[in-house]
Amino acid sequence: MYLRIDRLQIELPRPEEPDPNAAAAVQELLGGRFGEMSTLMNYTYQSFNFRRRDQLKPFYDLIANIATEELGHIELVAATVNLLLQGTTEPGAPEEAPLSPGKDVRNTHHFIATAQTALVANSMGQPWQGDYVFNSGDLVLDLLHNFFLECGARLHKIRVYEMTKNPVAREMIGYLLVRGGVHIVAYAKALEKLTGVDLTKMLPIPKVENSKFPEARKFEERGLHRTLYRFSLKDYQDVAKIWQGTHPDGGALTVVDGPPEGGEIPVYPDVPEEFAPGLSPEEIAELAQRLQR
Ligand code: MN3
Repeated sequence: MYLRIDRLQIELPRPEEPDPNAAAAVQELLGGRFGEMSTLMNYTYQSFNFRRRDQLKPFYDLIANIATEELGHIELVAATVNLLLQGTTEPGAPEEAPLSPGKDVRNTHHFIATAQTALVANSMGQPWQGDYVFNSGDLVLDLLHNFFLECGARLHKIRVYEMTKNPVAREMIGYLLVRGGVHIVAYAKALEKLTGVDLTKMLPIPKVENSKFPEARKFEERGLHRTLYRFSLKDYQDVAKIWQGTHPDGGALTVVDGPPEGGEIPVYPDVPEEFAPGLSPEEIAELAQRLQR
């Protein structure tokens, strides 16, 4: 079962102006082959389908617990897309073509399909696919895949970072570079426990440290790259049997019980030119007042 907390994992800055083409690029980190939908669903199905959880519990706990963190990552990337799209169009009568700014940007689907919010698709508008999930049932192979997936995800985050200086996009990417780094080390540690092979000697992939990115560096200075959050009230305690010892940087690894403090989910304004949410401002205000009584 899942409990849900109505917060984002970090506070996102609010944009000063719309940036719909940055939103289109950021979509890769949500619904691309190496995006957060993929990490979420890979670890989710691997945990659903895990064999011999009774004897191999630390590995099960690690995969299931990271899956839960990934649920918050899709939430954070979706919020970033939504903020970047905000304000691209202005209200107007249909005959004035108020959605025309959406015609000349990279992803018209943001303007036609979702009223200027996130899509479950990549930066080219291709939908996320279930065959991005790899779940062979062989524990070493699945963990090796997860290590590879996180390194591929890191490469794509860095490339999207290199495509945009947008501060909202970069704040999200900086944080997720650090959290993805935790998952890379966690899967390497799990594979070392199983096989004796130390995959951390390959890192970083690609060959650039997170500390080269200012938005990632500030989270590392708070020790977040050595912290595994335990996303449960009392379960998944055995993550500590894998997340122990030292980080490749020499610092001590720690498990934090519970989620990060996080930040507020933005309130998205109505977009009358999209008929979203489909009520007039007066109707919204009247309804809010009636429901609060
Ligand atoms: Mn992630």
